[in-house]
Amino acid sequence: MSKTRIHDYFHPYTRKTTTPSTSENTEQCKPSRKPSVVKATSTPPGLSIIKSFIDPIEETQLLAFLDAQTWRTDLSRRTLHYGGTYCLMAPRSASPSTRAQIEGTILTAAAMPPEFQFIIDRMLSQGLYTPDTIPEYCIVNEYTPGLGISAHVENFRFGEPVCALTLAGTDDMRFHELAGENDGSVRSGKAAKAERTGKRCDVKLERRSLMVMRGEARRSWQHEIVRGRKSGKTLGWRRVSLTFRTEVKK
Ligand SMILES: O=C(O)CCC(=O)C(=O)O
Repeated sequence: MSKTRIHDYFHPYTRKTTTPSTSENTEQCKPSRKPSVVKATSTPPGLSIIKSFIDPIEETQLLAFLDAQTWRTDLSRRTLHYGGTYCLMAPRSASPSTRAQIEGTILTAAAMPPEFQFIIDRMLSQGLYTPDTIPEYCIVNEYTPGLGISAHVENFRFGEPVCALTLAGTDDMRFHELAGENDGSVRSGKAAKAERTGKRCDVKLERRSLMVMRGEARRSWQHEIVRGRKSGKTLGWRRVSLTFRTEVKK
């Protein structure tokens, strides 16, 4: 059978819904431990957090919908992808021939589901997007204790803003200021090499809040969910994020 969709490559995987936890809303900036420390006195320019972007009932309904889906399990965290075509990255364990085959294939992700429409409508009504820049892509990430995402900048193929909705659990996102703009997505190879100023900042992503990244925050700061951090995250804790992106129109 020829493989044309994401799920042709990966086995279905389901797990039980877990009880979310809450945490305080605080933002902290501190110097990194690198020798070239520059103290961050404020959050990255262009970053904003809209608290209570959705209500608890909407959150419960979204999680029920997401938990009923077949998730991809090729990364360390579970993911779901929506919004048409994109190039699939190979799992780290892939043999060279499988890697070449996967990376050379443009796969079709499911369309944006109707269950996300109210989020898009709200982002439009709050002026985050316009009818010309409606977000076409959404990646859903699930983090359980110890999991994270490496520091990266959103691929410049995507326009602004990049918006991430947090469900189920609150966590910090760490920002690292770069010496210059850098188009360094996680697996581009550019992210790890990007020169940093040493300035860093931890921003609290509260449950049900929307993070909006524009300008410098989006182009000149890497963002990261630090792996291995388990403090306060008891068994069953998780954070689920929905990251919305729009493509730059040519
Ligand atoms: O989990 C998040 O809020 C961010 C996810 C992210 O940075 C990504 O999918 O590239």
